[in-house]
Amino acid sequence: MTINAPTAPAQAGTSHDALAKWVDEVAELTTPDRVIWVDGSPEEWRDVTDALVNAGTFTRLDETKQPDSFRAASDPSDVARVEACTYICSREEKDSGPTNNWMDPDEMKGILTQLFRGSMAGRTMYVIPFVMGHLDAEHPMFGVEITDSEYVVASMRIMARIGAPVLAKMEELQADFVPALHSVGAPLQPGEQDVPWPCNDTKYIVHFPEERMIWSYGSGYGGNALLGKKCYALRIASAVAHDEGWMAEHMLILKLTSPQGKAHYIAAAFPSACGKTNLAMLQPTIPGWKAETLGDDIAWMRFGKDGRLYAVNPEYGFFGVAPGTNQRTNPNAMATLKGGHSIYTNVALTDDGDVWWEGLENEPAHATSWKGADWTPDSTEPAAHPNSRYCTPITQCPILADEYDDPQGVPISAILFGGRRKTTIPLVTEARDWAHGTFMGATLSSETTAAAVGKTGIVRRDPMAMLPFIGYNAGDYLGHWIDIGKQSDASLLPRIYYVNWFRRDDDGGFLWPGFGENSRVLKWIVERIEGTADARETPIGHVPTPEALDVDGLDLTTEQIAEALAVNSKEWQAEIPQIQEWFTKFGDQLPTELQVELDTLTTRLGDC
Ligand code: SAT
Ligand code: MN
Repeated sequence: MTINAPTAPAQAGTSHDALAKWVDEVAELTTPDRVIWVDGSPEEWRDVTDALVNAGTFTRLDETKQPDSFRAASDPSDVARVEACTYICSREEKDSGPTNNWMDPDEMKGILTQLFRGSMAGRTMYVIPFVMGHLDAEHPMFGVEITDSEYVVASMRIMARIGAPVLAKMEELQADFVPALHSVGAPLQPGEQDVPWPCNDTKYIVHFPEERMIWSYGSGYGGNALLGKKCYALRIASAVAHDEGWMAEHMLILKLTSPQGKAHYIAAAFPSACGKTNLAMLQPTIPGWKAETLGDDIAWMRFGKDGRLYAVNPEYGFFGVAPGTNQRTNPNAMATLKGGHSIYTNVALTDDGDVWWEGLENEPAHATSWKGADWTPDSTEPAAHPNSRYCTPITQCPILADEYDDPQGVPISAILFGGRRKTTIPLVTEARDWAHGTFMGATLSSETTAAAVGKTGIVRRDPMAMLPFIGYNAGDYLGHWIDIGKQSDASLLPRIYYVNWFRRDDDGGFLWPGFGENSRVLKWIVERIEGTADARETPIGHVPTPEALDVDGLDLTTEQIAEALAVNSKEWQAEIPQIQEWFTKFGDQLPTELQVELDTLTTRLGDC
């Protein structure tokens, strides 16, 4: 770790000219007390976590229960992504619409420059060189986050490959990088006592897609502040991918091996807090099947020389939703956390220095809630915030596939889309072809969750689970999906499926047990790919015949299975006008292929 005295030139930290210049400019604007170049060393982890403990941001957890791990409680106003304050500032407004907030980039820079002026006073400015994806990738995707938050430094160390080796490679190549500027927006007056979670009521999470630049102000929360994640690896990367002919998607990556030893790689997109991490770390309940993890949130996919789509996980850690995670729902996440070196945010703290959240085993008789209040099982308020998170190194995952670290990535056999829907959407549907699969993704709908600020449980359309993450015009994004399907032979493209683990019966109970049992659905998908499983054709695509789905040993009645797989034409007829209304939003930018798909669906439903 290099500490520059306030007056020392920042160039002392790097021979990368453009980076040195940018760091100097930011330091001049934000006036921190000191500048620290983050190198990723073990000593630095110790220093930063010690500083966070001293500041009251972190509580060090019991070493035997949670080795080298910490619990943080945020300001109660800073607990999730703030979509209303998130902007795509393209030069032309139409290039960000119709789903994103937009402002003219110069106007936005004017506002933010004022906010950033002096915003790091009394604080340390950290410079974090990072790479999303592998350092040895053919085109390594560099970024540098400047932040005044130690919490961000500690979390970025877990979530991305960072530090000295990254900076060395950037210097060697004098490489392009995404400048990602972050401030919590809470300057300190001389002698002023800091608060445990500094932040500002004014928040801006801003992307300049043409300049490949990110400015984030006022929030310390994950998706708003760890700028390598949603801001870079999805919003900026999606714009880059659009220009360059590849895909940056909100998808987990999973390896599934059949009892015959044949492996398939599957990517799956679900909106935030819909069980993506649980599926990524699935423990199959059917004999002989093995699942391994490659990633739980983001997939970058490019065509290989063989015409297949290859996926890499650009991240290096998991930033998972804690509530509901336990030995039954996600034993592999629990084992990953057991490895230590983790940060828990907005979970409850037990009296013996452990963490607890709703749904975890061993409910304590007393704990400190995420808000710092006394909590007992009788409390009416939850112990952990519904969007509380664990941040933990991917390398500790016991079922991590060896290929996760392969810069070339893995060839994808199937893409799954899914959301939370109480009705209408069957357990699994297979698309007829790529364009139909794109239609499924484009019309993906889900009930909102606590991952974003706002009301939960409202059905919203969330194309490819990317609604909050598309860094350019969403109509162009759908067009890009259609184009990708034309770049390779249909037989080489991944097959596309739409799944819904959340369908309910008339009494409100779940029709499908979910979690490890979802391996039964994956088995059907793999068998479809290999041409050995039956399906029946319906107006919405192919769904399993009841016999084709392996339900051996499941405590479900034939009626329940039939209900989970049912295509109810009344429900679907009600869906059509909603989809049509959704498509109207895109105006001329809607690819004609998708309107054709909707017309075809309408006709097919009319025929049945
Ligand atoms: O807050 S994050 O964007 O990092 C997590 C999520 O919403 O998926
Ligand atoms: Mn996510």
